[in-house]
Amino acid sequence: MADLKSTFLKVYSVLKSELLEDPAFEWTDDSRQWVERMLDYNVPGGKLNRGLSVIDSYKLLKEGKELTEEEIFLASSLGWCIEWLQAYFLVLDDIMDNSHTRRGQPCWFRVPKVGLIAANDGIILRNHIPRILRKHFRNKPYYVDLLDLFNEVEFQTASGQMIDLITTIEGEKDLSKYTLSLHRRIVQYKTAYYSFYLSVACALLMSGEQLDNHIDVKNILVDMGIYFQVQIGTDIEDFKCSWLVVKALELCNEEQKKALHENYGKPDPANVAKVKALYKELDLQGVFVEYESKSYEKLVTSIEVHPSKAVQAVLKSFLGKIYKRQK
Ligand code: DMA
Ligand code: MG
Ligand code: MG
Ligand code: MG
Repeated sequence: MADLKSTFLKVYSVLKSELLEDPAFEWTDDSRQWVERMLDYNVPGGKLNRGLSVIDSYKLLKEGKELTEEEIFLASSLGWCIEWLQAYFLVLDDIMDNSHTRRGQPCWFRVPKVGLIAANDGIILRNHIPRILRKHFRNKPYYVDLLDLFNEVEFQTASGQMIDLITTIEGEKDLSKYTLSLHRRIVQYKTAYYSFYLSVACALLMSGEQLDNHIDVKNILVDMGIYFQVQIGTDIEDFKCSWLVVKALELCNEEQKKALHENYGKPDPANVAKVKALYKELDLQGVFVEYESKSYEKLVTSIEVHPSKAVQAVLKSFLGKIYKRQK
C-alpha cells in the first residue's frame, strides 16, 4: 500500500516535468517556477484517495492479474487527472467561499503575491488535464471517451457548485427552502460524480468497457457519494444546506423551528451553540446512525445484484472505505 502510494507519487513527478516542458508554450525560468510551485502547493497535498482508487479499481477489474508497468503508469496518470480536477475546483472554491485554510495551510489565493492570480492558476490546472490525456492516451481506443468523461464530470461538478452557491447567497438567508432533496442535489452534483464515479469510470474505460453499459454502476457510486457527504461539519455558521439542518427542519416542532431560523447561519458561537443544542434535543446523532446503517444495507443489496463479481468487488471496496469512517 505504501508502495502503491510511492509509485503514484513518482508518476506525479513525471507528469509535472512533462507539463513544465510542454512544447506548446515557450517557457521561461519564471513561468516554469511559478507553475511548479503552484502544482506542488495545490495538487499532491491531499489524501489522494480518489487518484489511488483508479489503480485499485483497475486491479480489481483485472481480477488479480499482475499489472504491467505501462498499466500502472496509465492508471496512475488517470488518478492524477482526478487529483488535478479536484485541485482546480478547490483553488477556485476557496476564492468563492472566501476560505482561509485548505489541507492545513493557507488557501493558495491567500499566499503573498498570489492573490487573484489564483483564478488563472485554476484555469491552468483545468487545462493540464487534457494535456496529460493527449500525451498519454491519444492513441488509445478509449481516448475520446476519456475526454468526454472528464468534460461531463466537470460540468456536473460546476453545476453542483452553482446550486450550492446560489442557495447560500448572502442577504437571502432563507431556511425554508432547505429540503432533503435540495441537499441531495447539491452533494450529488458538487461531489459525488467527481469523487466516486469518476475513478471507477476511468478504470472501466481502461479495461475496454463502454460506460453506457454501466449506468447501474454510476447510480450506485453516486448514491455512495451522497451517503458519504452526509457528515457533521462547520456548516452551521456558513448557512449551508447540510443533511443535519434539513433533518432538523423535518423533525422539529414550531418552537424549535423558530429557534433554528433565529440561530442558523450566524457566526456568533452562542448562536452556533443553540443550533447544536437543538440537534441534540432532536437526537440527530441517533437519526444519523439509523440513516447510516439503512443506506449501507441498501447499497450492499444493490451491489450484490450486479452480474459481474469483479465490478461487485470494486463497489464493495469503495463502500468498505467510507462506511463509518473516522471524520
Ligand atoms: C468544494 O465544496 C467543492 C468542490 C467541487 C471541490 P465545499 O466548498 O463545500 O468544500 P470545502 O469545505 O472543502 O471548501
Ligand atoms: Mg469551500
Ligand atoms: Mg464551496
Ligand atoms: Mg464543506
